Amino acid sequence: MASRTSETVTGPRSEDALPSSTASAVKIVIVGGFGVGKTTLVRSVSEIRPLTTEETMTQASVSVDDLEGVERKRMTTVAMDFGRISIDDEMVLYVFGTPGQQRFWFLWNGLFEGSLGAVVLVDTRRLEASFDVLGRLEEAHTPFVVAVNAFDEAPTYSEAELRQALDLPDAVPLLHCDARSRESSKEVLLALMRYLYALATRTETAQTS
Ligand SMILES: Nc1nc2c(ncn2[C@@H]2O[C@H](COP(=O)(O)OP(=O)(O)O)[C@@H](O)[C@H]2O)c(=O)[nH]1
Ligand SMILES: [Mg+2]
Repeated sequence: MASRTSETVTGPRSEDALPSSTASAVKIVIVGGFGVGKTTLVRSVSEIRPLTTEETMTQASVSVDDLEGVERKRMTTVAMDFGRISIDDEMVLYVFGTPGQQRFWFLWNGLFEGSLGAVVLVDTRRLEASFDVLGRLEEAHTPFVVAVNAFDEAPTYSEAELRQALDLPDAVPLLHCDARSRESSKEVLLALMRYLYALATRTETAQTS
């Protein structure tokens, strides 16, 4: 039987309040295959207590969620992770982690609404787990960066090999990270922000020239 282990959500804490200097809020989404480190990344970067809805995997879901290569994972996020990080005094990022398994795709539409871009987390032991997610983002014209999460026994590939396997154009940033590290996870979010900024400035230049 499934056992719920979600945190009990109590009222807001004073340290969770937004600083009064905050002028803009940006929403981004963390996506990727099952067990790729989305919950870990949101937990690492969030300055508020992240909200995570996880459930112990049932036997039924074991047959649905492909466990190959992630045998130790026993929790699966059933809805999403939510966290917040301040980029500077004025800008705050809202980070949503959302499952990549196809059976959760109904969540995508609502969650992607209003989001500026996405981080696709990748595990080199199961590159194919990212294919569907990448395809969906491309179809939706959602800008994204790809971050290869560092797992111990994961094979290492050159950037060219990864780009070829994932069919990634040169323009899409590809970086490596350790989702357990706050600094590393923050770098990933900043890479997305820089990329979005570059895209926005390019569009502006194209419109004014
Ligand atoms: N070695 C290593 N393990 C990680 C890393 N990121 C996540 N994990 C572990 O991988 C498992 C799955 O991570 P989780 O964040 O739950 O994946 P999710 O399904 O994408 O949310 C957990 O046991 C994490 O502790 C990483 O960068 N390196
Ligand atoms: Mg998760």
